[in-house]
Amino acid sequence: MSDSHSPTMPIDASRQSGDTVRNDIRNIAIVAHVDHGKTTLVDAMLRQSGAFRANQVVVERVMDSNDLEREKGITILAKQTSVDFDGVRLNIVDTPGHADFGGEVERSLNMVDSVLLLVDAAEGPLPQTRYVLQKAMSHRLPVVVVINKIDRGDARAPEVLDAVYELFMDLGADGKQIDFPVVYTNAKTGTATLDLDVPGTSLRPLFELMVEHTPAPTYTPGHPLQLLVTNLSASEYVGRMAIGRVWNGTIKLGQRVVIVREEPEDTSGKIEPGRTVTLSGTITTLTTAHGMEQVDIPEAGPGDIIALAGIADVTIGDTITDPADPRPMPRLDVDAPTLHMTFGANTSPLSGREGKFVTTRQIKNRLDKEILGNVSIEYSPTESADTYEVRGRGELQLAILIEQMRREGFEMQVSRPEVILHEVGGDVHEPYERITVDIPPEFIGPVQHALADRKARLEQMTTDADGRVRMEYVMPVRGLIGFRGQLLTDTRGTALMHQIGEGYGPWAGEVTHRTTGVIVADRQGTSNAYALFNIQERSELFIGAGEDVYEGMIIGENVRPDDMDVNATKEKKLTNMRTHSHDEALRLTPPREITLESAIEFIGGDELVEVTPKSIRLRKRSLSQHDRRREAGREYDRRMATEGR
Ligand SMILES: Nc1nc2c(ncn2[C@@H]2O[C@H](COP(=O)(O)OP(=O)(O)OP(=O)(O)O)[C@@H](O)[C@H]2O)c(=O)[nH]1
Ligand SMILES: [Mg+2]
Repeated sequence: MSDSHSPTMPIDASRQSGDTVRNDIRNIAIVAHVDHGKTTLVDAMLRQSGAFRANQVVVERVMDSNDLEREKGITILAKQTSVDFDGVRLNIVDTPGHADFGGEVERSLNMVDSVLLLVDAAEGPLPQTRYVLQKAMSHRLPVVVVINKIDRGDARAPEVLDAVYELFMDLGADGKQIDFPVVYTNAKTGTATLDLDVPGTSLRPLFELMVEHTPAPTYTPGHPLQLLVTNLSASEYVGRMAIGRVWNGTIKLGQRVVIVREEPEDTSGKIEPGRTVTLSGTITTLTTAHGMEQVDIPEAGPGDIIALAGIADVTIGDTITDPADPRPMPRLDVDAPTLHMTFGANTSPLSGREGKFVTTRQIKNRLDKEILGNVSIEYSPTESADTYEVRGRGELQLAILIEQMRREGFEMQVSRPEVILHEVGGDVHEPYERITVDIPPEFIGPVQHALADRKARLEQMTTDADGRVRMEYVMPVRGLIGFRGQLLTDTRGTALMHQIGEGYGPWAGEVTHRTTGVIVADRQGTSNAYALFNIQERSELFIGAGEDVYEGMIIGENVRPDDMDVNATKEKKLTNMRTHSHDEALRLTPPREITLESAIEFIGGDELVEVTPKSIRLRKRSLSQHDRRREAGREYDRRMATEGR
């Protein structure tokens, strides 16, 4: 589908579309593995270009502007800003380093003419470094290598630079690509130097490299408007906003524009597939990012990166163009989701007590709002009227949406994430992930064992200078669900793990999810220390005394593989002689802390997570003990009928 338009230019660095150069602009993306310091470096750039007023109190990592980004300390959405340096406007796109948001990075690369590849001076290149570099190379973008955090006590910049060279070679770099410039930085203090022996004093050497090594935008004078939409955002006031770069022509506030698009095959039956549609609209808002602000502008020209409103149904990959002479650019593809899970109205007996928004309709409206600005989430109705299927590109991404909704006051019940399967030539294919685990050597045994159970294939094993072992595996995403928690337990919190999408491959066979059963409350009431005390011998509890429970609620993990229904509300029979002192001796082990992420990883297919602004509870899908027994009986009969003979 992406090739069906008559392209006026290919999508890569050579899409530079004319011979007229706009020398006052450079467009650059910052890419790296998670936490290597991209956002901190952008802070320093903003500070040194005078984007902050004197004495202005500025939070750290100002580009990580949404609440969850601040709280988790990671970038989730790619964002652009610009700074002025010696009369040149540097448009800078800060990208997320976490693998779940790889699609953001890839799309960002369609707006820029070079990348800054950041590498931590101690950690060296990690899986996401490889991914982003590979993407930059496939777009034929020039690379400036930035070795950051040179102030770290364990920094080893020369070795890390060697590893970067090796990575370039591994990825098949040609002579020109391998001839990349290198700059050493301390993003926290905002200093850069070309020579490790000469301490830097400002970011000037980095700014100079950016101007010098980024091709200036080119265009054809008089060419009709072409703006390729690479990102979306949503504003409460103007609705969907399209973000992209002007490749040719100019765009003005109040101008009429069109999008010509072939509808994709999969439109949930709404529109006939393959049909060509023309959407038109008038530009009602036109802005560009400068420093920390989004400023209104009357018009923009080639090379400018802008955000605009006015076309309600615009989406990523569209070209906004001239109604008199529409010239769509080749469409951008967005990574397809790999996981799906259900979001439904909360049906537990405790529903409606803690949340503001509890109805199916409210959930649907919220999902509609989400997909307005977030292309990597999709949703569709299911057979059950109060449940939606939500699709995304990773566990973290889905968990973030749920967390956001719960903070806004939603109550829901969600299922365990399952992988989206494809059929390829009659065979079932599933998504794979490449993971790197970094552990102290004494844990090799248990970790290798756990990974083998999860159908992981060892690809590489190296030992670091400090004795830690780094193992690289390729494994089905199914096997990965819930693995992070287990890994941390198995290695007493010492493991580091990184992962990155590896595309689809043949079905890897059965993967056991959880080998233990659960402890299920058998009636509604309030949990009681006496009852829990007796249960905890056989299990690890998720709740303490004095909490609301209901029939079908999961209150702990059983040590044995089967589920067990218990009365968590049972009180000690009171005799005439009260034995307070004895009751106080009932010491409960503190319950295991349940987080949203750990809960959705833990539950099985017949279980759900109940999410409210105040609580995360685990439950059986069928709450009634009686129903569950019947279902188990039917399941047993079915297995006997198929295997038993
Ligand atoms: N010592 C030291 N720490 C740094 C430096 N640059 C960044 N950091 C720290 O590294 C951590 C991660 O920095 P971020 O700027 O959030 O990293 P990022 O690459 O934007 O992370 P993601 O966007 O989540 O991929 C923060 O705690 C920073 O303070 C540096 O030059 N030296
Ligand atoms: Mg960041």
